[in-house]
Amino acid sequence: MTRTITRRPAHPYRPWLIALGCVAVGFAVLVIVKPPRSDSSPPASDQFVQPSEPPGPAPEGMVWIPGGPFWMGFDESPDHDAPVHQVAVSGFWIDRTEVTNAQFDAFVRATGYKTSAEKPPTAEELAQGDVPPEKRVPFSTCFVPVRLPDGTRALDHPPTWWQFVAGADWRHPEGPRSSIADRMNHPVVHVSWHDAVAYCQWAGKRLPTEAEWECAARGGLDRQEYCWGSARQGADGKWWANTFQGKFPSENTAADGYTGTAPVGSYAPNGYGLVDMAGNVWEWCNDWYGVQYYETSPRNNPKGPETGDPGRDTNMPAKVRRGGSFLCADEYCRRYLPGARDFNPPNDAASHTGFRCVKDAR
Ligand SMILES: [Ca+2]
Repeated sequence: MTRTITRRPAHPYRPWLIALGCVAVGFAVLVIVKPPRSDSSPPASDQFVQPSEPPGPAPEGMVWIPGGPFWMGFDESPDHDAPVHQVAVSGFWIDRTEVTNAQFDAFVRATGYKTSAEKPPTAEELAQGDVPPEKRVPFSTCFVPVRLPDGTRALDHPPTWWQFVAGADWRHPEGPRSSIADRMNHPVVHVSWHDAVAYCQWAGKRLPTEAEWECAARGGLDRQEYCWGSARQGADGKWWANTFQGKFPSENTAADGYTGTAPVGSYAPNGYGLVDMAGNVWEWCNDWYGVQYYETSPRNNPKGPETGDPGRDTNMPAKVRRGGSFLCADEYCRRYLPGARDFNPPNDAASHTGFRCVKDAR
């Protein structure tokens, strides 16, 4: 007799019973193998580098930034300042002020250094395009006020206020006939990223990373729009930084007291005691500029991408600069906010760009 095997239909509840059983067994294993988190378990914030105390007395002119986690970036910007994201940096020393003409002069006297603007364009720079013979000389880029046609907004106009000036350099900020004799306590300008790095090396320091710079600029405040908090620049007649008032780029009313650079420390310090982290001059950072870098930035001590995205009107990769300058007009450029970014090729020098240095704990 052939045995007939009939397949019984599966019990309609059996898969659920099996699944329920698995969950119960899994839970039991979890409880046995991994005890419940106790009060001594590390909090999630330990994934970040934590703030630290100063390791010793402050080097001259420097301030300790404790570091630790902070929110970096600015969501409301039309540029590449978003998304706001949390990163952390290790504690570090930073110059209280931008590097001054007097300090840069000491460096040049000691080393005989020549800045990028004091040398003719390099082969690499010449390869960027057709450079007419009259521009194959030492030069830098200077801001020159330009009156725009009526009804024209600066934002819709090519930046004709930036002009090539032969003989402009850090000693001659507006060209060969200008001088820094009465500006030795102003920030040095017309320095390229390379010049800034050379100074840092001489001084036993380095340029800040972009994250270090922003951590320092925020002065310990959490996600505030400005380095000083939320008050609008100029509200109630209070000026917090050297920026541009009036109609950019032609009419600078200098309501804040200065049309050009100001002596360092002319405005109130931020929460860490640093001056001019907004306005006065742009400050070079060490990082290459990555448009999308915030999407992939490491959580701790981000140092920027391996190379930079191109700067404006050039194929040359750009370095980050931060803090805005005396040319930041609210109607044109609000990049004096601590979360705002800007970028330029490392060989570029201009009348509104300088730097400050940092130093590691050891
Ligand atoms: Ca000003």
